[in-house]
Amino acid sequence: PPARGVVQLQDVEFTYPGADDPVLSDINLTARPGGMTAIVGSTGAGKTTLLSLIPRLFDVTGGRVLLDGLDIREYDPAQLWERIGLIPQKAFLFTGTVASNLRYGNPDATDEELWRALEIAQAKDFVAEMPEGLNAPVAQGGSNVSGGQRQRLAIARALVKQAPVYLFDDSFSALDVATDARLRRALRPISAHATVIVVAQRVSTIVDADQIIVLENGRVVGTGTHDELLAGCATYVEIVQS
Ligand code: DCP
Ligand code: MG
Repeated sequence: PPARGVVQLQDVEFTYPGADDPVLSDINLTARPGGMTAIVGSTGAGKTTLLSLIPRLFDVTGGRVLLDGLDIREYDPAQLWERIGLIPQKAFLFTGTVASNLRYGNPDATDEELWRALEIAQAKDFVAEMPEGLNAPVAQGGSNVSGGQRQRLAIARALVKQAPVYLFDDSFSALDVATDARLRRALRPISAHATVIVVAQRVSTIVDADQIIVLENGRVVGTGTHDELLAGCATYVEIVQS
């Protein structure tokens, strides 16, 4: 059956290798195509850890993660990775060119597809301004582009995969407010058919989410829309007011 992108976490618990205590416990959530799920919580709450379980960067130590109804441990790892576009909290680039960085994950992508991804990621203009364009060199670690540019190239790279699931780990807070807003608008056609999970800090990023999951000390302390959580989740109120 074709990939749809329904992500489910069922009674998930996770303890880092060698650690004594779980950093995530009793996590239950379902994220569906055509909607955006936002994950909020203070630093150390477990947001990055939660996202890392979906492409199996780590395996759950309790409960299970399902993609389209199937335990992710049943997938061939490469097949799972193909279906998930992860934009890490700390974006990284390889030594090479803009194009080689973008094609990581989808070697067959055409130049046109690369430009389209760059356009959505708000990275088209600065790449077009480089004399070599798509063939512009990327120095070690992306040291010749700014942090915000690196972030947007990492977003474009994930979009080139055309995955049914996208995981954005705090990808927007490093961007200025205007770029952030343009980027999120450009992502709408994608979130219309894909499953999008974003870890976010700015209220503007999360107010429109179809569901918001509030994490505190590795546990879900609230699930709902912005208005529902404002009315019923003290932790959420604290987060959005800080
Ligand atoms: N942790 C750990 N080993 C790692 C990564 C994290 O022991 N390799 C711990 C640190 C925190 C907890 O796990 O106590 C959760 O860490 P996360 O990075 O998942 O937390 P967040 O992503 O929510 O924090 P931030 O907002 O700072 O990114
Ligand atoms: Mg994090």
